[in-house]
Amino acid sequence: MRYWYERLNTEMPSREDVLQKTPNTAARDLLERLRELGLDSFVDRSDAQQPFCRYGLDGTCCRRCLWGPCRVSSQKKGVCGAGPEAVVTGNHLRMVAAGCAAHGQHARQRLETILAICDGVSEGELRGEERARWLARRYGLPEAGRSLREVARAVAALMLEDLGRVEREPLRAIAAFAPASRRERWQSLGVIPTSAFSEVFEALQRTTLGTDSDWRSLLKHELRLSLAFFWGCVFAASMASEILYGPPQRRTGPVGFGTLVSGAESNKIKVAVHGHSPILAEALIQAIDSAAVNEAVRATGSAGIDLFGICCTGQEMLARHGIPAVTGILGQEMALATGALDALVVDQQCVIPSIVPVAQHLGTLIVTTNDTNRLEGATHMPLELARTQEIAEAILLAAVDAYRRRQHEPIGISCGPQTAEAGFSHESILDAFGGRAELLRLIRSGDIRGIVTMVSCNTPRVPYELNNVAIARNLLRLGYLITTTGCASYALLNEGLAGPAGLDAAAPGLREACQRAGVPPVLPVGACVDNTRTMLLFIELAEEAGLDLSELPFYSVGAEPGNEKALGVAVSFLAHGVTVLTGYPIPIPVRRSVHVPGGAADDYVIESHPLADFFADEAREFLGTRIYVEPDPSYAAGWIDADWARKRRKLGWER
Ligand code: BF8
Repeated sequence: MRYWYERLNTEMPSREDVLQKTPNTAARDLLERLRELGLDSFVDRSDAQQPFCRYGLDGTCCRRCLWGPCRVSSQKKGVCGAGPEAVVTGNHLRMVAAGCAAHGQHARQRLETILAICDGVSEGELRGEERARWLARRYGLPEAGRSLREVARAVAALMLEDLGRVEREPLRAIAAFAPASRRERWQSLGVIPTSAFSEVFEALQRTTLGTDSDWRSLLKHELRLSLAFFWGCVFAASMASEILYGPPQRRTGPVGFGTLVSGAESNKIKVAVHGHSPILAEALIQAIDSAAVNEAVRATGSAGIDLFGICCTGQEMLARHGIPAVTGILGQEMALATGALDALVVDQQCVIPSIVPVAQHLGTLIVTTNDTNRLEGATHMPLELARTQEIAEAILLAAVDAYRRRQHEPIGISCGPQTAEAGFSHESILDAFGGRAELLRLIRSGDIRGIVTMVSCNTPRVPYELNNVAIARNLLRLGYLITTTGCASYALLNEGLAGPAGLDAAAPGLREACQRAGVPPVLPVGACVDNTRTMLLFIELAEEAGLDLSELPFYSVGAEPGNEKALGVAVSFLAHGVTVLTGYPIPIPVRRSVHVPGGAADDYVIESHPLADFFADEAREFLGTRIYVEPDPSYAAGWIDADWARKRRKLGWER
């Protein structure tokens, strides 16, 4: 059964579609396994929700006051008189605000950890001296002759201020790091933000009953918010993790569901860490070596503890330690369904409640560690800055205990682990290609057609991992170098594209350039907050070219957006002049073909919408670029390549 949504020019897959079309054969086995166990999974719940409400899909359902809820259209306004443009934009703005708060939470936790270490409240050492000093210099903070702790403290305090400032002063990271051509544009548009906290506060205020109902004004605030999202939250979180743990180092590591069931010693205790906090993951990595944990492990007769990573935490652990990265957000139930895990330890965000019944059925312990991310039915062991190591040890002891109580019958699945090269930073990418002038030369010559970052989530609205894989393969065939983060990267890594299979799939010019550089054509740069690394790469190359980002072949593809954070990513790349392609409406109405009543069979007109027009056309005027919405993965790369062909002609870069 297919679910066709004409209004979105797309269809949503049923369970059968997912099973037939997913490129991830292990996922197919595991979805069947969940059914055999009598447990439902995201495909079953998605089927049960069909058909999804078209007002919700369009963003035209308003629940922001108690007069409604109102389902608005051009013929039917809300009770307060709001039309569809104001409702859609207000809803969208609130979603970006939530995404901003979510990434802001990552930044806050990491920055507070730096302060706690600098002040001696938390044990541990800072491993990112070079990064801390580089940041200090860029912020104009004194660093020469100061200790690492003094420098890191000053940088972290400044970034915390950018996160939470209430005085109406500009966000400091923008002045220190954003390209001058963009800063001027944002200044003239009046969208330089104050701080993430202030702009989220303002977004909520503007969208209550009887406030801002001018959709252009709301969009303007969304741009302001997206800059706070990126520089106040995403950038701060990524940089803070580098101050804490150092920049990632290039390494090869195992990925996919196969890491849980094959290759690993069966008599080891298996613990997965899931969410977004490298703080929890790093503490657990250290705690494995503690005397208490070792003694408890020995008493069970097992050979030790193996750690695994899920979602953004998994990408961080892969990049910094080569620890197996299992799956993204949609795979968490399936990871449990392998039956291999003794414990799943979660921190915050993208942890879905459906994992609890699966874990309970299979005897896997679920531990929550953050008060903002509780799960009913889980064991709660909150992480405290002053007792991080002690709590990490207690968590592992609980995992050992779970191992002792469980039956260990991991199921066989039809594919083993894949390997991926990971741990790239913007510096290591530039180094590999011989510096920014040489990478730019490769782009200008057309050997590398352009750089696309494939970001964000998985969604049940496409067959599992299919769209990310299909788009990536098409882009590689056209010669685009790909960076990737978050859950999108799992699809690409599982397919082997961050390794030799990526080279096989690449156009000859790209393949040769990557072989000379010694890198795969798909470069994992970490977690979602590490979109920072791609943005810094784009900024460096634009500086080298003496051009604005919007003039160059830089693209951001969110093929399978799911989380509100993904909306913020799309809008913030757009604000920087990076052309965005979203594989699924986000949710704004899209342009669609409609049959002319009474017309011939092929008599269609394009029905548009002011917001669809804004993101597709008007944004060019303000931001120099646009958002493409293309749910069909076979067309996505073509849009990107046509866009670059236009820009390229304008630059006179045709060969
Ligand atoms: O921040 S890609 S589902 S895990 S939101 Fe979440 Fe989306 Fe995955 Fe990481 Ni990002």
